[in-house]
Amino acid sequence: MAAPSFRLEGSFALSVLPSTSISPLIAAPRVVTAAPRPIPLFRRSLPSPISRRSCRFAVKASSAPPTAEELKISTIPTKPVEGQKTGTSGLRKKVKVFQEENYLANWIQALFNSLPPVDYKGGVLVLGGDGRYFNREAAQIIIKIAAGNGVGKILVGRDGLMSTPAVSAVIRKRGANGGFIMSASHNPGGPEYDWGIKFNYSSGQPAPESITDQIYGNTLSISEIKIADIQDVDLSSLGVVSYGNFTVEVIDPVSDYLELMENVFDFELIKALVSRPDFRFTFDAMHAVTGAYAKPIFVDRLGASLDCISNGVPLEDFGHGHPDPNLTYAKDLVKIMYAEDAPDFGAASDGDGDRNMILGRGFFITPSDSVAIIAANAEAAIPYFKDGAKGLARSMPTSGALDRVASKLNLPLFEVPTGWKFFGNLMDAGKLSICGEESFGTGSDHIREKDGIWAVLAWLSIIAYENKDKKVGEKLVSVADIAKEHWTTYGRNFFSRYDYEECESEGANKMMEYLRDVISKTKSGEKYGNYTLQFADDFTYTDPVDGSVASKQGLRFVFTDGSRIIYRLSGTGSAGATIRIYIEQFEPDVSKHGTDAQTALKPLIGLALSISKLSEFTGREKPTVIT
Ligand code: VG1
Ligand code: CO
Repeated sequence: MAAPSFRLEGSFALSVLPSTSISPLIAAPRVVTAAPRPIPLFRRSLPSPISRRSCRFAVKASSAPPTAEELKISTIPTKPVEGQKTGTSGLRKKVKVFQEENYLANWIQALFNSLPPVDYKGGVLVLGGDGRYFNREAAQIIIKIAAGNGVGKILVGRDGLMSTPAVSAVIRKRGANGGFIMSASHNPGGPEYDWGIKFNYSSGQPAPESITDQIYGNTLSISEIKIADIQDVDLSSLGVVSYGNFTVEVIDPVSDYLELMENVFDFELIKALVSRPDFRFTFDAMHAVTGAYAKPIFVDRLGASLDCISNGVPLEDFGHGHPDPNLTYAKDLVKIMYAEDAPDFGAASDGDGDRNMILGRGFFITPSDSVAIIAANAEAAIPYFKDGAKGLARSMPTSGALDRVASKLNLPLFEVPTGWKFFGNLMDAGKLSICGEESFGTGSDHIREKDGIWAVLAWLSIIAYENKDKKVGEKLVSVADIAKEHWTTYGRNFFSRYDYEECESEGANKMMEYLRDVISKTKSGEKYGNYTLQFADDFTYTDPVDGSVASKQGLRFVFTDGSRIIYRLSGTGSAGATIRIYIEQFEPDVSKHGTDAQTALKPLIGLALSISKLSEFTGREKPTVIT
């Protein structure tokens, strides 16, 4: 291509600029620097201090971006990098690791090496992300390698933003072959923190282990990367740019998703609630991706006032926050909801918008209860479920509250390992409608990811339905009333999770080995304090649809009264080992339902710590997070 002519307008200044908001002509490596090859791909897309640190307003190209340009593809030699195995949900590492030479490029190429060509050659892939630090550079790397491997079109959210559930929705709506999500989800972001990448398949579900295992295998033998020799694409405004047979379309990250939500829910019902003078709600976007969705959905479409939304601007470091909506990390919201004049309803979502936390005035809904309550009320309150649910499912450590709803509604209940990827097959097979995880993930078969905003809309629908005949001034049915009523009908499953984050891996692994040994010697009927053991095992799951087997999915001690203690190591951390202990106890007695969960579970928690000898193995006396 002949270098296009351009002129400089205004002044040049050194200020940090997202490379994607520079005109693509200026940002093009060939135009700006003529950097010789081979250089690390990470730097290829950030070719010089000038194009990295130009002034947003300083440079404008006088000619239009080129279209139908010939697509030149280069093959670049590379070497395998250790440790690129994906965990519970994608590949997550420190940003600095992803910035190492070809680290991300290797993984992306390994992914294309793993997929059957028919799944991407000339096909359409979606690209989204949660707006965290390094997404801008990563987006360019992914686009160029996708083009280099023969992908026909990339649909990318404006500014590289698109929530995980929205990526799933866009894949499904537009019949795409799959999509990438640039996010380490609830892990903190910024130069010193985490980055991550997930790949979803054509029905919008996270890639199954059969694919991620192949990708990992290919990262160990990779020798070259195919990359298109194109300039950085401007992702800051909607539009289409083509290079030969390859097209990038920058799309609005909200519209397809909003359209889907309008089909799932009765927006007029929710609007009537939100606009009541005697109902107040607050949503904390935690400076993460749902900031981009909250205003168009809650304010513009449902009529909430703008001050209902806090931390609504997505930031690269989430405003120095930890975008994990739980009682520890969403403490601003918790404070608001436990204050004297608290709103009626409060919610938050995580980095990539797939998690949710639900609070009433002075009342926390555990995620295990949340999915059970949604399932119990869905048919009445949510049009998408007007013919009833097909089946319900939860991850293994999630409490059995959902099982009780399934049994009452006469629905099949599936128990899958931790991680949303295990729900997809059941949904595709028409066996599953509503599911959830104790880790603040709730969703349905409207897409193939958990969905934070969906959960908020589901709760608003239930509250709206319960109050639809209440006149202004009459006492409204509250979030707490709905939960208590549910417990009265079904009993209460007390549940808590203790997280010991970033322990030394060695101690944590030894503890798990020790527990495996303990389990191998247990016998049914053994006494553990006041509890009698029913069985103990290491959870293995056989997918009822494709027969695939996932083993070592969590160590469980199940007692005869239904109480459970479960131990797992997290698969989403980026440093050390995070131990999770899940504790559950069923309480049918209504008079005890008001007890604080920590009080009710105290004996079982003590037992969990003594069985595992956790403090001996890890030196930890206290968990870092309790949910
Ligand atoms: C955690 C949760 C799991 C969830 C996963 C991804 O995994 O426990 O339920 O599916 O995160 O969520 P782990 O292996 O750390 O326990 V997200 O919002 O980080 O994509
Ligand atoms: Co997430």
